[in-house]
Amino acid sequence: MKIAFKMHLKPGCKDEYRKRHDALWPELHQLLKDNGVSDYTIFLDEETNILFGVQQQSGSQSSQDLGTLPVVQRWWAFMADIMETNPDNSPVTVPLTEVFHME
Ligand code: RM4
Repeated sequence: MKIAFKMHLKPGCKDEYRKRHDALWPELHQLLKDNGVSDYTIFLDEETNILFGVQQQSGSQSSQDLGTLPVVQRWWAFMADIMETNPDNSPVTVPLTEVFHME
């Protein structure tokens, strides 16, 4: 199923955010796929610095539910300086509600 969520980028960090994601760690990419996450895109609302993640989830977990895995914990710590995070470095994540879908 397709799921979406929002996160928050710190102001002025768009280029750095994109740069880091262009160089997404291969082990994180593989781990996301292994856990059923695919077709994953993140958009930025430059007006509000809100990040909108959308992804296909074939299992019971989204990318945001994988925080027990060390690679994800390392990635979240790596990204924490440019994102709004919880005390455990996980990005503050708000699930979004699907209100329309068209094939
Ligand atoms: C995001 C955030 C998400 C992660 C993606 C790859 O900035 O850290 O949790 O799934 O990167």
